[in-house]
Amino acid sequence: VTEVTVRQKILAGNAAAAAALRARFHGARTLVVNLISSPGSGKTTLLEATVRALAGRLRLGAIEGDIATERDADRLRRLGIPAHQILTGGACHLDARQVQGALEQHDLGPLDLLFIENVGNLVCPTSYDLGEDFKVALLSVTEGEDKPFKYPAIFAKAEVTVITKADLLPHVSFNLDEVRAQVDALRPDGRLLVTSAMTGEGIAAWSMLLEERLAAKRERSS
Ligand SMILES: Nc1nc2c(ncn2[C@@H]2O[C@H](COP(=O)(O)OP(=O)(O)OP(=O)(O)O)[C@@H](O)[C@H]2O)c(=O)[nH]1
Ligand SMILES: [Mg+2]
Repeated sequence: VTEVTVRQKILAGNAAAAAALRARFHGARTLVVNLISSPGSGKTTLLEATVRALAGRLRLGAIEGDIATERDADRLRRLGIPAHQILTGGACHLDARQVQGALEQHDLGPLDLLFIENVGNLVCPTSYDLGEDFKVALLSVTEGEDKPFKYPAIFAKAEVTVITKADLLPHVSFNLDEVRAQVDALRPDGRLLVTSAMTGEGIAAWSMLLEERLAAKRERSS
């Protein structure tokens, strides 16, 4: 067998598991968001800010993907939401079977919103459907404005791009207009949000987007 057919088989197996997950999340009326970005661009920090903004209003939970350590799940549990850590032991992305396994092991309870924080990587997680409603790509202002065109697949697949660490804009050269143009070319119907978990900029808009998407999902399934 060639490398291509092995990859096709893996992705076909993943697609079947993802379809089962999507049906399960539909039945549970849970909105599921798959967060993808480079290591350290601010996924867990954005989730912490989101929990602070939405806890009390919505039932939130998280599945955290990392190569090693329970640190990210611990950070979210500290804020009082159920969080399950998947350790990939080296793999640079989560797959749908791992998410199924996580949900079998750990009952996160009835949820309005489930966040899946993927392993920090801008490439590997892109082709793995996890049964999510949509993917979110994060790009921090310290990473450079050339990244959407250099890593086009994720910015084309993500319905939402979140620029993070906007508080650092005065200190770095990062042309926001350039990023907007690239993301717009790759995903014309996408949304781009500019946020800072530090100052709170954009967190209300991000929270509102999540609430709107949850309401739309429930409208469709009722
Ligand atoms: N200045 C500033 N720093 C931030 C912001 N958001 C996150 N950081 C910092 O960026 C670093 C990495 O943040 P994390 O949230 O752990 O990043 P991550 O994407 O979850 O990282 P991995 O899970 O390892 O892929 C931490 O030191 C955060 O404090 C922000 O809005 N502004
Ligand atoms: Mg993290």
